[in-house]
Amino acid sequence: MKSFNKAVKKTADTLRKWLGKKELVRVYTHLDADGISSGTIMIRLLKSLGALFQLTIIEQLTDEHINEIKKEGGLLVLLDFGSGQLSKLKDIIKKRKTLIIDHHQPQASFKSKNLVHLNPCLHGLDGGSQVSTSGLCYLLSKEFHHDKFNASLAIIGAQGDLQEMDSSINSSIINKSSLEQRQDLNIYGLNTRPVHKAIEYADGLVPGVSGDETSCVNFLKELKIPLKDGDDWRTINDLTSEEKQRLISSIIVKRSGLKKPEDIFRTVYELKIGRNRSTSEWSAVLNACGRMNMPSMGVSALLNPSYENKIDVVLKEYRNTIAEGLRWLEENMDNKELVKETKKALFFIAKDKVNYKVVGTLCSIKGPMSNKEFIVGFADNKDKTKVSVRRVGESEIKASDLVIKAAKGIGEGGGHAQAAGASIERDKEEVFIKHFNKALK
Ligand SMILES: [Mn+2]
Repeated sequence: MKSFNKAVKKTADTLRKWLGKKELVRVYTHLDADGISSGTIMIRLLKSLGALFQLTIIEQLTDEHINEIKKEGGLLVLLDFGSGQLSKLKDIIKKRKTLIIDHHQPQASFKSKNLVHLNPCLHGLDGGSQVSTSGLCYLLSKEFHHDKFNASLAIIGAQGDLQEMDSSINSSIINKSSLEQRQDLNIYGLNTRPVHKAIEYADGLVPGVSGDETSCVNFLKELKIPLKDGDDWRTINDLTSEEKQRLISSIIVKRSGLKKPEDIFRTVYELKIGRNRSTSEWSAVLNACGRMNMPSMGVSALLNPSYENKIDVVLKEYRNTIAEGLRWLEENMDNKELVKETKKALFFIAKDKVNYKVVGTLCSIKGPMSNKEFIVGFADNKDKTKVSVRRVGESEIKASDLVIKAAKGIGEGGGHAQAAGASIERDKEEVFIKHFNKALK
């Protein structure tokens, strides 16, 4: 922890020195919720310091991006990626001052006076659970001045990466934020999943109902809660407060045989920008903006309360994309060509049938019910295949290690212990699966 704190200070000192040169700051960040929160904190910091900057939000730091970056000048800042591409960045770092802030497992070690590399993994901390890139950006910004809003943004990013909120770093950031605490239903996807799906996947929440789609639909019918609003699926947070109260009471009634029937709530942290949303809802907003190709709208939504209407449209589109993907997966669970199982893993090969941007989300939704250690999804992404991996059961093996091994020779990948991803050549799913199973043995 001591060496980590020192590294944060050193990063701030170097940045201060570098900014003195009045160069353009080229910031690249990842298009997930953590990346968008990180980018927003960074531009707020740079703005407050009077620096000239430009922000670009991208899905992955690919070789093509690295080649483009090679042609640019100015101070380079990479957020939420870079640690995994360190060796490929060598040539750039030789010529350009580079700041990498990332919490993914570094894949090389490389030192240069032009490089500041802030990554908790380099200090014995677990980047997957203890601090996200947006948390790192906040800690860096705090070296310049304290800003409660930046701390709140950091928690939105941490939530998006499914970090442990009670890790010592994250909980200290919550304490410095402007977030308000409140109790809400302990169900995942309050703002993103169709209401019957959210209840279906909330394992054990409603005895005799959760785990079975038809029972969930009937349960909601009995409560006179419509599943759709026009063509759009409703989420739990779309319910009127009266409907939600009805839902909560009847969940508690259904749980009356259990030890703690009322044990269905969790603490959520709320932030009001336009509307009041919990940090996980805000992270869903950012994810939706990123996944639906409008990442800069995510930044705007954090900085400008008047973006509410636009957010609603994007959220709906995202929700429908997830619902379509789930439908495909459920319809094909018995198709041995498309869904393959081993003792430890489940693989689904969606090709162009599922939007590749929600493959990871589908893994996260389906994984916990699969009784496997890992779930792996494939979908076409232009001339490549996108792979998402989630560790969903007990396993000592890191998802990121498996992905790196399985993608060798056909693509590249990386990530965290729980969640990882890769981009591989088209139609090489079977090769990936073969390598994956071998590495898992
Ligand atoms: Mn991240």
